Amino acid sequence: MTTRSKKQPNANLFAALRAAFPADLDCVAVETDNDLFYSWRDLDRGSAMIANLLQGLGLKPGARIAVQVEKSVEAMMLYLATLRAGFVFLPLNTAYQSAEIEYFIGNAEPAVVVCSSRNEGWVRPIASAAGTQHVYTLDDDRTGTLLEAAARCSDKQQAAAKKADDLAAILYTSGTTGRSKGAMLTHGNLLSNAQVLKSYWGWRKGDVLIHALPIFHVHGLFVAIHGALLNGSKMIWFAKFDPKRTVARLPDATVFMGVPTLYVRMLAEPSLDKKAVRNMRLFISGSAPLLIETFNEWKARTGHTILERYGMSETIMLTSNPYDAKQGERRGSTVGFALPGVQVRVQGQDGAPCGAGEIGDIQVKGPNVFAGYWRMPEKTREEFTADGFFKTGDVGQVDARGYISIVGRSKDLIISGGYNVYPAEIEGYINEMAGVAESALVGAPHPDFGEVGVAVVTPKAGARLDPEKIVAELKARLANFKIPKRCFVLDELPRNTMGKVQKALLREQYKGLFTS
Ligand code: MLC
Ligand code: AMP
Repeated sequence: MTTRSKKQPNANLFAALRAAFPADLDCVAVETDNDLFYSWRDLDRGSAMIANLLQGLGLKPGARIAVQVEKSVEAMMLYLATLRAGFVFLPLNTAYQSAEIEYFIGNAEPAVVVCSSRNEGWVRPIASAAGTQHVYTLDDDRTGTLLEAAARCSDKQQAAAKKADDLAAILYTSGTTGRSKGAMLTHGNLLSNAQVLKSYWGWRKGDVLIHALPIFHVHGLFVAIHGALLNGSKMIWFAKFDPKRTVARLPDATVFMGVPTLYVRMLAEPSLDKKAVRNMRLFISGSAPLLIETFNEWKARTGHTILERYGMSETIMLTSNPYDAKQGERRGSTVGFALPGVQVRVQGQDGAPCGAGEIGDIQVKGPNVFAGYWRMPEKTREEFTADGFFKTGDVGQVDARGYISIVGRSKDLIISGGYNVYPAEIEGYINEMAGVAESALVGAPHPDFGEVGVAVVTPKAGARLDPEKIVAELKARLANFKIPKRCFVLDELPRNTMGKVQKALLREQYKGLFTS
């Protein structure tokens, strides 16, 4: 007897997103802040043409497409095209400078690099050195060699057949020690998370999303774009966040997603009132802690309770406050419950589960959890427990009602305006400077960015250090959000009896620098 093998459905994320496009492909899918209107047909055709271009290059399966371009709808189409063609998308923050890009490209060895024409002069040699065969440009005014080449390709394309555990994207996330690690996310990770959020956040017909975040990290690229596309929802698209213009568009929208800084800046707009948000259904915050003051002020001004959720590059979204009041209220200073299908636990030092209110390490298991770090099997093994939970590096607690809150981090990390800054990386650069003995970077509370870096540096014997010069040197080499907002030169760093730098003391010393 023979059995006929059942045809597996295509697990390509793009196929699921495409299936959710509305029947009328000519209605508006994206409206930009500079008055461009893209239909669903435009998204379909544009991504098909770029996918055909990529597929025509004869790349190996699993080829990486590294992209460092300004935010534009075409950049989003390039992401969709990469999924569609079955390759692996590698987004890079536009603030990264050459040393940072050199590391990512050298480590990921992408077959294709797409950069802005402004940066081509320094990106191309870096890409060539890493063996990249194809470099294209893409600018935010719909020009560049990528679109020129894609214009010659067919606008029809069948999404490449993918299995759920095939790679879809690599997101670099910095490490406390050593260099950044590439978190490998599969089609299955991304789709399962998008589907869970679609139902948990009650996405419904007629929803319109304001998209004001960058599209090179989890929040703007996955949570926001997948959310809107999987619901066939229009996006009002801001290339750069502008609080006044965003508030002005709130009456045309129903859903907004932002990092806490976006909420702080909108609250500073006198035009933000109950009338402005009359059609809004949901405000979502994440990527960094939302201060309870912001949560309360937003409620008082708009009548809306912000829904705070928690995620990371390795796990996409893992917890969320409830949308539906039947499941509970949205509680400020908490990140809610584990999402359906996701297991989240808090473990004590001894590996035993913490009781209600006890503080421990947050660990997660589920279809959302990544496939490991790119070419770092050792590191991957270290970050998982024996029973398969991923160690988030966040420290938290679960209260008696099951709400999870993040109370700290076991990883030495500063989150500034929603971007991660790893002190070890910045200290490494400072320590290499002439005359520097050692340095420490600590986070200080900041009214706009939530937290910012403050550098404390000690000189070698006989050397004189100028804090302004140190900051200027860093600016020339590192992404702008990593630059310490202040730098102090001290004779020595405080140490404990083991000789370890006491960062807690420095944090205490500088905590009022920007807020008092
Ligand atoms: C800009 N600067 C920052 C900064 N952004 N400094 C610290 N932290 C930041 N985040 C610098 C600028 O270079 C400038 O320096 C000065 O601060 C003032 O800049 P600005 O004009 O006020 O900044 P702006 O361009 O408006 O950007 C601020 C911002 C942006 C908040 C809009 O940072 C942003 O879009 N953040 C969102 C990050 C995000 O999407 N995170 C999601 C990660 S995903 P100078 O010296 O030039 O004056 C993730 C997982 C999850 O974490 O759970 O979602
Ligand atoms: P990233 O590595 O950029 O994906 O950043 C993920 C980190 O952002 C998490 O490990 C948390 O430390 C932090 N984070 C995300 N969402 C929240 C939140 N709602 N509250 C506090 N921290 C958050």
